[in-house]
Amino acid sequence: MELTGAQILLESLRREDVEVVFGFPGGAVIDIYDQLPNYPLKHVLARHEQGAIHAADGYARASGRVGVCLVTSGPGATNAVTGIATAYMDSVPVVIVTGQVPTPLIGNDAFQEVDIVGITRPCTKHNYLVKDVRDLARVIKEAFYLAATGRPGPVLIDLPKDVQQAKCEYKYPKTIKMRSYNPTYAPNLKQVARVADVVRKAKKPIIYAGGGVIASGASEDLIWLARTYDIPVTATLMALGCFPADDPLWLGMLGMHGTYAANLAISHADLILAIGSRFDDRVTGKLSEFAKNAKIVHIDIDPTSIQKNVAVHIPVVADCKSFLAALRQSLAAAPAGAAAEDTPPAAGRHASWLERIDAWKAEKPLTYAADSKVIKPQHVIEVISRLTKGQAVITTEVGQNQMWAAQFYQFTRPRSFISSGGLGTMGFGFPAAIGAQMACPDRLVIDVAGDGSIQMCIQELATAVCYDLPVKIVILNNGYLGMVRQWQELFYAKNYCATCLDVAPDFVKLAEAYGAAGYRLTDPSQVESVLAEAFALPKTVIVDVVIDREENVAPMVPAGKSITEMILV
Ligand SMILES: Cc1ncc(C[n+]2csc(CCOP(=O)(O)OP(=O)(O)O)c2C)c(N)n1
Repeated sequence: MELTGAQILLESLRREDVEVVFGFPGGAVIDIYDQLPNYPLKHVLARHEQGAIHAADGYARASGRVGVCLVTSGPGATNAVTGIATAYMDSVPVVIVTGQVPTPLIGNDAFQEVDIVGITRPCTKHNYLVKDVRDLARVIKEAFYLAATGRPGPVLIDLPKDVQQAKCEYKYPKTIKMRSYNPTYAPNLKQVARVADVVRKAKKPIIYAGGGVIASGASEDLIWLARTYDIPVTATLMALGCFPADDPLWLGMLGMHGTYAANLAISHADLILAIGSRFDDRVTGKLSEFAKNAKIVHIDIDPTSIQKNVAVHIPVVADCKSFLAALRQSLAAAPAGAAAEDTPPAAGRHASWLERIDAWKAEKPLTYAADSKVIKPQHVIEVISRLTKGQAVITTEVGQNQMWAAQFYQFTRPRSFISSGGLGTMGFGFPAAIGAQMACPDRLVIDVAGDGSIQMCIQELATAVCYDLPVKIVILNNGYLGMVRQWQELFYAKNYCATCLDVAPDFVKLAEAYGAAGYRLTDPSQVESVLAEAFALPKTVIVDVVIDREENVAPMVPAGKSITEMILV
């Protein structure tokens, strides 16, 4: 059967079981939009391409499926770049289709021409410029495969207008062969046996979990390992939710705004099991001081991330879930010639290590000075956590709001915390919440926002209202670009240059103007009742919470310092 390029694209999306495409039209994709109503695909019209790509990203993070985004050439494509880089830094599988000027015009500075393949080369896992319609079906198949396998990431397909219009015989490939791309899922069993050995012998082990645990669906296996072998767990921002926050083995997040207990425990550990985490500088602090006494085991599906930042004693290239399954088997088998105390390492084995950790937890827990007159942001997050029993999908913007959400929400399940960790993109949270709500229609989705960040993609209120999405936005409104103000307070002698948001919209009226509901909270005693009422409303809601203006996020490790050097108030 002969199809046009536009039809081939849409038919192939259908075969990939794509249910929703987030997009924004233009001349260079009008042929695709012309065909769209003929296919069983839901299209969500964002109000800005950045909103579309963040929504596709949020959809992917919440569902574990590939998110899809469709934008036009030129400014449509460049508007999506921030979102593409955001997905790339956090290893999120998305396929982005961009329109392109007709092939004969490429390189001629044609109207709305931009070299998006060149621009996105450093921030996509792979990208394609399709010049011949006969390549298109294969390219789409490859793009979905590349996005979702190995270390996931964004893949871009640039599709010139004449290729969308050209016709060819359609056959969607069943399988793909890519000679140079063969991700390793199963670990080397000798390495696994070495890991089992160090796990048996460790006196002060710690699990340092990263986003790879969530991406590979390894949470259950990780919980099993921690509980069976009595190993405390800390996690990066990207991995929150991979281990239940109410478990006594949970230490909280580590790093720049990590807990006192997590930062001290990793610094005193004799064994670090780094599972699907990449030793980001926000986690390690000053590298030369990081975990000096520990043997480091690093499991990552991406071989290039091993030995990149820290020297690793046992490297394991593998999918986290496959690794944990193999480790379980290896631990179950008695090691040859092992001393009695080495096998099996039963629960209770690390009692003195855990006692020490409990003392750190008790000494400096996450805390704040409660106040009856002014609303504390940490209190707001605690209330959200209680009202939702840790079951909501929480997206965040970037800044203090993001860190308070990470610290004070008690996550109980994976894919529940959706935040721009690697790139730190203000404006991410709200459109990501739209995508997450599309993926999880039955869950409560809440964007925890700052008054600065929310203004970066505020136009997506129209999208949320248009599709009846009951997303909640809780703005922690401090009238500042709070996190930058905090740095200025602590390290730049309170020189609050360009961080005071003197003029801001009335967010309640703004919500109403878009057809959403709006609440304003100023009284600490009403936080619980107003949030409960807002969460119960089956529509898009903004809750503008006027908080203590100069509240800081603590602990804080100053940039370049060791993670044991925390500012604690
Ligand atoms: C697109 C973008 N621009 C600038 C920054 C730098 N930045 C990081 S946090 C922050 C302040 C955020 O302010 P707000 O959204 O009000 O949140 P708060 O920190 O007050 O919770 C800024 C400007 C960024 N992360 N992303």
